[in-house]
Amino acid sequence: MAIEIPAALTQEQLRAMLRTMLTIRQFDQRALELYREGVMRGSTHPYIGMEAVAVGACAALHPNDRITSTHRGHGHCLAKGGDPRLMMAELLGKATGYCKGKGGSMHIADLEAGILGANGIVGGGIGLAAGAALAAQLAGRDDVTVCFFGDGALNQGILHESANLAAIWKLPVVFVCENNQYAMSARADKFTSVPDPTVRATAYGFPGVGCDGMDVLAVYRAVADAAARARAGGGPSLIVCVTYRYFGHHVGDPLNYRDKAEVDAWRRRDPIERFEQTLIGRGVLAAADVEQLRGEVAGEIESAVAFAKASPEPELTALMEDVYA
Ligand SMILES: Cc1ncc(C[n+]2csc(CCOP(=O)(O)OP(=O)(O)O)c2C)c(N)n1
Repeated sequence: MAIEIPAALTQEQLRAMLRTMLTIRQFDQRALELYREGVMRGSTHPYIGMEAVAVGACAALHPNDRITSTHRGHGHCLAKGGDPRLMMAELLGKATGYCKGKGGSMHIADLEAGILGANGIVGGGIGLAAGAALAAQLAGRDDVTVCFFGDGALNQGILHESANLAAIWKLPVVFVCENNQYAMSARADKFTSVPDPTVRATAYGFPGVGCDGMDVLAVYRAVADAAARARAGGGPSLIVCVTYRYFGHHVGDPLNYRDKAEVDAWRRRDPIERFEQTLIGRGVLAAADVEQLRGEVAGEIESAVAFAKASPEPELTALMEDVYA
């Protein structure tokens, strides 16, 4: 069956979506290398394999819309317009990074781009998203907030509280659950009471839909519908994107809890390869255009790494600046 490309997406937007997916993959591949080289401290949680979720969702948003993110946040940040140079500098703890080198991978925010922050607390972005949506509603603005969270946050109390308030107040928020099958080493189907978490939305009185999280256009469609509904005053929605992380929970995960056959099966549905094939098959891009994009992105990532490496360390005198507690 031919894959339908949504009419609202121009060729330029489709090209940009593929470019961002490639950027996320290459950024996180490079971050893993830098960690293993000992250049990067702290930890990093690779988004590799899940690129369709962040890119499909953010492609459906307006520049003034906001997102909240998770500990696995590089993909969300890049998809919403974060600067790879400032992100890489933050990962390396440099003074030019988004948090002046004090936050690292899990605390990147860019308020001007509508990125309200990665978050080391599982479910920590959920209340912030409901609050941002309430602020927009009270101010009479029409922006929406997309709240990314993992399957591991499905059973956090803050989700219940925020979903209920969002429903009562018809807040313009879209809850996007990234079900990548595992929370650390625990399988989502072992710790969630229902096989399909979308049914939980019914209890709050708002729509819940499932979505192929390895298909960027499917995610785009689901989030575009939910965002339009939220913008028109229709209130929140829940979208559960079924996806997979190719690598371990974090860079040091021994990955002794899942089979190679399982990983290989998901990799055969690779979201970037599928999107490339769709765009080539539909005549949007030629194979040579895709190669050119890969090269462009590789250059951009290397320049981000060079910028980060050449940037100064924070001054000791800045130790207590921007520290709130
Ligand atoms: C409130 C809280 N509990 C536990 C942890 C430890 N922890 C960090 S990540 C994680 C698993 C998160 O899984 P999921 O939400 O599915 O996201 P994924 O890592 O799969 O992207 C846990 C339990 C934490 N950071 N915060």
